[in-house]
Amino acid sequence: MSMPMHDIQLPSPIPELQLQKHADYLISYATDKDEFTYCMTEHMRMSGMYWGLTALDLMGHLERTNRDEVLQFIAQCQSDSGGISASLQHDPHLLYTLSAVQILCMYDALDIIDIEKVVKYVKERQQPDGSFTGDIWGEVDARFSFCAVATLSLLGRLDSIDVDKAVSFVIKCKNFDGGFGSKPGSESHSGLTYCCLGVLSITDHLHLVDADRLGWWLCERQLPSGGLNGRPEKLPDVCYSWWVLSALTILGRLHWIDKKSLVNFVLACQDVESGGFSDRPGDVSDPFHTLFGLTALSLLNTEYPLKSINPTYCMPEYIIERLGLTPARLDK
Ligand code: GRG
Repeated sequence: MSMPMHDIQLPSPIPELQLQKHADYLISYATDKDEFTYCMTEHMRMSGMYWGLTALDLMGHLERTNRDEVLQFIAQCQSDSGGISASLQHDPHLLYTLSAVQILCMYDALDIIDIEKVVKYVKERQQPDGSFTGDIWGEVDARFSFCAVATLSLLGRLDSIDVDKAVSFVIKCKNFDGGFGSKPGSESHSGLTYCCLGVLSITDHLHLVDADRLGWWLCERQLPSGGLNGRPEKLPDVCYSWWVLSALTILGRLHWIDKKSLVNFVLACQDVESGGFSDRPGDVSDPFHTLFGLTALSLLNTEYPLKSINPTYCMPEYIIERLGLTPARLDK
């Protein structure tokens, strides 16, 4: 197959997986607090911590992290409104509220925040049409529907919102091609497709999806390089190995992807000297792409020593089992 304009050439040879280097990279990212990139990412610190800690847990290195420091930070980020912010003195948002709750589930420490107040904050974000705003300022996006539904289900409090209306909004974001966008009428995007399928998986409404049509659109995200893009005519990026593969796994259609060429693409995105994964080969690595490179390898059930990841919550499977949650998936 010839290479389209929006694809890339992989380096040769493809490197081996460097697990020890990735773990060391993430540990030093969290410890070197004077580093430029650490300072520049303060506005998304809570999610950054969730990406790094989840990646470390998948590799079996969670015990190297400073649990007490993380828990104290999260407790300090909960505001009077109940929502949790990315960092100290920042405004709360559903994105960071979910990341914080995910970390607390991982550390088995939900009791360090005021759960009733979190539930109230999330409930207050639901709009009359079932959608959710990310914070008090009013932006609506299907990502926030996922954050709300995932947060409440992890807390065992899904009954505090109108689930039927939440589902009906998400279904309005579905397009003719089978994919989902951020709002009704917005272009299909695989990141948003993950979010919307996540809502349907948690609330057990996957029957509302045309799995073959959506599965086909998701498979069309694979390029000759083996990498996946987020929508037509765009470059491949390691993070879509998560957004697309998790969606295909929920649909029971993971085997529709060319696994071997995707593994090669993911391995080619490693920084074999300093550790971590980047969006594409040769770029600078970061915790976001490091998590999604590893989750892709975990979902693909490679021979690598990685824990299983849950495709709906993007959390290690053993934690979802410990919480007694059973998000729905379609059969093959
Ligand atoms: C628990 C994993 C997890 C997530 C929480 C926030 C969220 C829920 C999901 C985000 C889903 C999403 C929208 C992912 C896409 C991220 C991304 C790389 C966006 C870039 O968009 P463009 O348009 O990129 O700049 P393309 O690749 O289309 O050029």
